[in-house]
Amino acid sequence: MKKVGIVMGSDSDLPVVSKAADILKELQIPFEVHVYSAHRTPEEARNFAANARKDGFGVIIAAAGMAAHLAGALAANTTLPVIGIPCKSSVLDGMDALLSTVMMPSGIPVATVAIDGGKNAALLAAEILAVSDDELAARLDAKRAEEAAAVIRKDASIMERL
Ligand code: RP5
Repeated sequence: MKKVGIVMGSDSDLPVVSKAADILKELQIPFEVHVYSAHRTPEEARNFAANARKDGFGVIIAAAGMAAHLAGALAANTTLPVIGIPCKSSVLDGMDALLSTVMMPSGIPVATVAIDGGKNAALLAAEILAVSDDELAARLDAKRAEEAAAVIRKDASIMERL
């Protein structure tokens, strides 16, 4: 199976990235995690993206806050799908990172999830890999069914709490 590459702009983004890593582990998807910054270590970020396809990656997740150019900078150097997670790490509560990540110019796409949306980033990466992996697709279906069952259990018990 292709790997997921998770890149974060700073180790201070780890709480958000951990949510993505947990989901990938649960779905038995191999992944690597790196700290590469579009601004502080632009060469390392560029090299990772430029070599990602030959290094066995199928999808890249990029988590960054503030003027969050990481996802776009990685996407500029690969045609692998790049999923951006805008992180809430400044006085602007993630709106800065959201706009910096989502408002990509035509021709260089970044699939942007919600602010601090680590879980959905991992699920989207899994869905991309599952296009050509029926066993992974079955694990995703099972996870979706489990989560629906949990909501149904909450519906059944909500009146008892009021
Ligand atoms: C961004 O700046 C990082 O992705 C992080 O969200 C934010 C703050 O980084 P640190 O100053 O905590 O390293 O580049």
